[in-house]
Amino acid sequence: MLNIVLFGPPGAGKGTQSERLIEKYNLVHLSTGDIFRANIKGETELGKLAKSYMNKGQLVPDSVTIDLLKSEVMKHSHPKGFIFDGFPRTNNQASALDVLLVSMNTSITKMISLDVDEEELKTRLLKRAEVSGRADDANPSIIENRIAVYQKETAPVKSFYADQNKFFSIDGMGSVDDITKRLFDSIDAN
Ligand code: B4P
Repeated sequence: MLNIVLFGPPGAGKGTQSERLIEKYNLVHLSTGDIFRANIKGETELGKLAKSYMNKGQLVPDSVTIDLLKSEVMKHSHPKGFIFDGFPRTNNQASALDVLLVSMNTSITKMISLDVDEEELKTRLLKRAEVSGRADDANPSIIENRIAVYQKETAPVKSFYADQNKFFSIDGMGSVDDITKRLFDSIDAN
């Protein structure tokens, strides 16, 4: 199986690039952010809980997020692999994902991080707010908080994968097509 963690700060292009990767490599796309947003739209209990964190730019608690991810993975019986988009966001999540994949006789192939300047992140998210209706994109102070949470809680996950020699980073600045090409090159280089 080809199992890729697509990593990066909010607005780095994880969701955008995941769409390209699933098409080329025929993978299952698992975005925890998308799953939470679908639950918010459906007004489920999980959605209500997730909304209370997401709208402040905070992470949804590990206990909830890990169980959700596990149940989503188990829905697929013989996948060619997965793109994990927005998960793991903490070292606890990364450990839980490793344990889950071992139980399926597989593992993470690579974690690829998209490097993007902070100013560019803010520009992209505020632009998306014009069309997305996402409360977490519309407010500059919430965006600042999301970036701060990323630096404090999520960026350390890079070391988790570096310790397993699975960490790679690419330049996430430039056109969507150019970044896609860099990602394909990184995945295809073995
Ligand atoms: P996510 O849905 O993962 O949101 P995100 O980090 O903003 O990334 P996203 O994939 O949506 O955006 P992208 O970079 O593709 O998470 C939202 C929230 O859910 C989190 O803050 C948290 O509260 C919660 N959550 C999710 N997963 C969690 C977890 N594992 N644990 C705990 N909590 C969790 O793109 C951004 C914009 O940039 C788009 O509009 C795109 O069009 C644009 N763009 C992309 N590439 C571009 C380029 N090259 N040039 C110009 N614009 C570009």
